[in-house]
Amino acid sequence: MVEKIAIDPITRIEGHLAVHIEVDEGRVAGAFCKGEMFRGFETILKGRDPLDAQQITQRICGVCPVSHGMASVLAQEQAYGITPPQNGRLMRNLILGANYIQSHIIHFYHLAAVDFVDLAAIAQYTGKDADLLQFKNWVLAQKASSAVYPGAPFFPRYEGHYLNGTEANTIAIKNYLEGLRMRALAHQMAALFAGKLPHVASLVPGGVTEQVTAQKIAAYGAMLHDLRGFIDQCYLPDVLAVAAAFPDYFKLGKGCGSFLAYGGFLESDDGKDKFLPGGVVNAGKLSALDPGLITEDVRYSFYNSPSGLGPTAGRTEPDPRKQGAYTWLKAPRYQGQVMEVGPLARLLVLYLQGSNAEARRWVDHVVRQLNLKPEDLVSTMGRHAARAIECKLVADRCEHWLAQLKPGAPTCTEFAIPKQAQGQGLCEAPRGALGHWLEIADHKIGHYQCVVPTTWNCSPRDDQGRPGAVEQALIGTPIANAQHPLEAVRVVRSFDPCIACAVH
Ligand code: NFE
Ligand code: MG
Repeated sequence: MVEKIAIDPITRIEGHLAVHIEVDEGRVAGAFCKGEMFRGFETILKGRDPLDAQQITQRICGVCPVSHGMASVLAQEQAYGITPPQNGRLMRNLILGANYIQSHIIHFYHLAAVDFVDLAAIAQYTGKDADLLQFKNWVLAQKASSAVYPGAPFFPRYEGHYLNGTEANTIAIKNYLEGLRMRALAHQMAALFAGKLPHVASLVPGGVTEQVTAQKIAAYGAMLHDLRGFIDQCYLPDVLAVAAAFPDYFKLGKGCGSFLAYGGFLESDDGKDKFLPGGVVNAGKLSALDPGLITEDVRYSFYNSPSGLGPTAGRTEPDPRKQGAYTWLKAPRYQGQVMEVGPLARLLVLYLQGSNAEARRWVDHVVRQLNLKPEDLVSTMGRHAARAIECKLVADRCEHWLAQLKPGAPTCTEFAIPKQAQGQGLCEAPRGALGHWLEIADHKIGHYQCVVPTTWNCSPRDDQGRPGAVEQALIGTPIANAQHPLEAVRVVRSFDPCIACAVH
């Protein structure tokens, strides 16, 4: 008998996502990702000054605003025919790098690890660590004062097998607390060049308005030192400990098997060389990216705009009562194909491209240490491992970008807004490939479209009826207890969905 389960909302992700699954003989046979709100940023932007775009689009999200600002200024720079000077390019890498670090840390410790680590086990803690004792006392006080203990942020949660009672569980709880401090530190570090966080004030077409000083370089370096220590000594070991304890999750949630990255973190002022390269991976083979092959279908989305168009022609016309539609996300496709985006996609492109010895070393290390086959990384647990490896690679590279900054040298380039122009801004947000497409008409924004990482990953069925990447990853997942579909939420959260972004 087919049992229908609605997980609505999925908690501990960004924004509102409902996942409806159909379970047959203990396995997911059908899956539907439902983004349950409409935001309308693409419409809000029309008719405005193009310089509003990098500020307004940052409000799409509080977790990845830097990337939206970045995609917007890149689209404008193409339209204006300018590129930033070296200091501007490097400061952008340092701001985005800090944003990756905070995003990846919060995703692992505060959103996803809670599926594997038992935070409530702190009530039985008998050790002497001051942080953990304070946390234990807080939890016990909650328990004494509340009729609904245990409450948020640890519950509601599904019952099942957790790490509880192990040393790894206690260490992960300690680092859950430390991770909150580290996340704040990454924001402070970014703000040295960003002006403020989460919504960056200094990002403009042509560069960054903050100046480079020796004091800022020293302050960034000191904070980066602490963050790199946390990544090396806590984040990577904790991910490996969770991975070793839940090896089944290297077999589950494999998904569509095709990957796309635009590439990000410019290594040259002409923008040709990127620290994280772009590319497309199909059946384990890497090929070059052609952004002209990106389209968005809307057959199952609440829009009545034409289906199957690229973002320069695509429109956003909401139709909340559309028959047959089940989500506010469109369905982006590349050459008609379903694509996964995100840290795993980027790491696969980087690995297959072969130029980054450190990336290869880390992938090989994880595969060896956990006794895996390389293809096992395409999985629920592989996404967590890829995110942690990427966090290390980016944090280490920040040191290099910091050392190249030149105090007092220019950070911005002059420009004029043309009467008519077009621009495409492609970058890599923490959650994957992010693109903004801009058309300027009469010096104003005539047309604006965003195709966003979670729109790719949590997309619905396309016009051909092919399920999206997360929907495909869910299919085949065993569900031991229909009342507690823990396996399904573990698969979904490995993609680090952000529905606020996805529906934009
Ligand atoms: Ni709201 Fe975002 C990232 C973007 S994901 S978090 O990373 O763009 O869709
Ligand atoms: Mg869009």
